[in-house]
Amino acid sequence: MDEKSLKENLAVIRQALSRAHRVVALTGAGISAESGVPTFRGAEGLWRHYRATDLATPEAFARDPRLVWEFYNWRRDLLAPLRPNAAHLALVELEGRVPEFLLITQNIDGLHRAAGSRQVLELHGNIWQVRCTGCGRITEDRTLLPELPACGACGGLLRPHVVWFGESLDPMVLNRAFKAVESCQALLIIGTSGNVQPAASMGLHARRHGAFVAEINLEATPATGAYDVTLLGKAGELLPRVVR
Ligand code: BV8
Ligand code: ZN
Repeated sequence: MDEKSLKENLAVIRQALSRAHRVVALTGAGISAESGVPTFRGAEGLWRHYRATDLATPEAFARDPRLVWEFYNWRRDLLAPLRPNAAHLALVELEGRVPEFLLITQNIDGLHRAAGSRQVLELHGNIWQVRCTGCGRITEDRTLLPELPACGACGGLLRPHVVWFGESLDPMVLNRAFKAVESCQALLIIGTSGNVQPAASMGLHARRHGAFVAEINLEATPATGAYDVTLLGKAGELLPRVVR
């Protein structure tokens, strides 16, 4: 995209944001890429010879909980020192500027809250939380976990408190997310390949309800062209220019 059309597109997005009473941002792995977090579909989305979609399933955990915990402990270990980047911070700034703001994220890395975002809805859970498969107790635990972590209360096997493929999202969270995208005037979709449902349907849903929808992504996605504006480039570079 040449600088002239980029400037024009930035102005269109800024204008839509300035007019909006309710703004929603929907983020995916791409917003954390510049913090060093591997994305899913990118080449770096591999662990040993597995893809996340092979291991982030209840079947994989039932078959080999040790392997799935090794995968999540590897990700927790990799995430621990990483920090939010300029894109996360730009959304904190936007939250402070608009009358009503909700950040819906598909990411489980916790970087939006670490950056200072307050109204955050984690569609797929949080890698720093664990849930007991026995008594259901949910705790935040940032320590180095053993291979098969056990619940402090009942001794049951703990699992990451995340939504795996084939598992339903928390209906309360889903409800709040769809209500927000239905009633917002502007939706920013940042750093997601738009492959995973139900998050991938939110952009068109917002558009059908009359919202202005802008996408910021390194590459085009299946819904590109259905939105008002698509900016191709790095979120860490473009988002601060949108919010400035
Ligand atoms: C559900 C937590 C009802 C875990 C995640 C067949 C069988 C079974 C299910 C299905 C099926 N077909 C469809 C489904 C539904 C399934 C699904 O959508 N599958 C996909 C793979 C086809 N969805 C579900 O199962 C959901 N539940 O539907 O419940 C149900 C119940 C039973 C049966 C059926 C349906 C649950 C989905 C949640 C899964 N959990 N995460 C964990 O992380 O370990 S999803 C996980 O992957 C992430 O959370 C994220 O959501 C997704 C990855 O997507 P992205 O974030 O978009 O990341 P990606 O790498 O793909 O893209 C990054 C983009 O950023 C790229 O475009 C890149 O170009 C760009 N980028 C890179 N760098 C930058 C950048 N952009 C800007 N700047 C940069 N610097
Ligand atoms: Zn327990």
